[in-house]
Amino acid sequence: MDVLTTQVAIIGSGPAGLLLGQLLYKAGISHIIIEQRHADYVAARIRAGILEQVSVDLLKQAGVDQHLNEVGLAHEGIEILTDGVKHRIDLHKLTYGKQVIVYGQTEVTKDLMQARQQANLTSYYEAHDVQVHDFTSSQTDQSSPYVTFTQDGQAYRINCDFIAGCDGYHGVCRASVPQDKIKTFEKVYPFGWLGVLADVPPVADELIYVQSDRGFALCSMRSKTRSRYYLQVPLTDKVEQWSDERFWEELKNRLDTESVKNLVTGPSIEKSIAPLRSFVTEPMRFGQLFLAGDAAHIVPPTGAKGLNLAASDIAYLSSALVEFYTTGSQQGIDEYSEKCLKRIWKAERFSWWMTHLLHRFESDSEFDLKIKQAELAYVLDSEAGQTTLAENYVGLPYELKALELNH
Ligand code: RFL
Ligand code: PHB
Repeated sequence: MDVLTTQVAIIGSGPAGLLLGQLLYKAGISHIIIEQRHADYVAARIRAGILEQVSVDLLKQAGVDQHLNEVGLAHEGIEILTDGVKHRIDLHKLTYGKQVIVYGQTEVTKDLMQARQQANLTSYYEAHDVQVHDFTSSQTDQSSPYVTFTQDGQAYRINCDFIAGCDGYHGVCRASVPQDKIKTFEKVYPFGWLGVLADVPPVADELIYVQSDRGFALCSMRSKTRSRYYLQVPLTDKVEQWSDERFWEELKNRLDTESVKNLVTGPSIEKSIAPLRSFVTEPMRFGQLFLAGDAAHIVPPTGAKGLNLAASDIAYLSSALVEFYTTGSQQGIDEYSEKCLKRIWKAERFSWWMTHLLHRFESDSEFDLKIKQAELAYVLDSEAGQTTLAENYVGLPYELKALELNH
């Protein structure tokens, strides 16, 4: 067995793990990333598209914002389409100058992986049978945490001070916490999102969130030449049932006349169905093990919060670890879970609310539908209602000195 030693072992090479690695590297803290998939698979995964300004600031702090600055698209508003009429939410005006940036998660991942390669940092991809051990031992104990795995038939053991569980919803870290030490909160939605990526210009300059009798739809983008569209579909649907023709036809059925006229269709380059879920783990720290990102919480994508929450966890975690290694103070570590969860629950509430407001639930009674319509009308007709949506959409502030400076 190969035995290595590092300060922080990071499980998972998604945006959370990669961003943490980069921030630790910048602070001179040693770490190793252990990922179960192939690097090419990780780099190609199509997911989120919208970054809050605070997430962009964190990428800047990590020194990986060059490509983002070149090609990221700043959006100062979104459209909400209901009853065939579009209503613009002026994010910029309602939040006193804030905006969101359209920049694909795939690009964030690639930028971080490239920076990692340039800095010659250690990652183990295609690691099998990853296990985390002894993370609840106190720092005065003889034993300390370690991670074991195999790669290409070779067994490894990594001794460390801390383990960062950045291994997503299906990861091993949360599953390794004793049942009586962890509480989870969950809501599963009775539908999914069918997503299509296509090299066609976006239907409009801004995102359009669509509430229609036929269900929710979303017109998003990755660039001025690449579009990302979503349709609410029953969970029982299979991707194979959705030819490109059927997808575009159904999207048109949910859009207004002007958008149908402007819609450019083309062959899909990716098509997948994602189930929708709300999920939170409490706490997020277990001795020397921290959970971050999707390993600790999931939101339905309606509010575009998943990747941004992963980034805010990493902001708190990296700052706590830097504080610990530079001053010896445990304060950030001790407050990690509580601080993260405060922001997470607010984002959970917002994502749940957006999902309820804009989707069709089979269980909706006629009364429910009328109430939803009235709620949406209230939000769109009132500046207070629009402001509530806007300030949550652009991202709530962090309770962290370094990131409070500009926002
Ligand atoms: P990830 O990206 O799931 O990465 C976890 C990594 O851990 C690896 N792993 C393991 N490694 C070693 N050992 C094990 N036992 C392991 N088990 C798992 C996995 O292979 C993987 O590489 O989690 P992370 O880093 O926390 O990042 C979270 C984000 O990926 C996620 O929240 C977002 O994609 C959610 N999301 C969106 N978020 C936004 O902020 N804005 C959006 O617009 C947005 N749109 C979306 C989304 C997610 C979607 N889907 C597919 C769920 C749209 C969609 C359709
Ligand atoms: C995306 O572009 O993938 C996207 C945008 C906004 C959302 C969810 C997903 O709310």
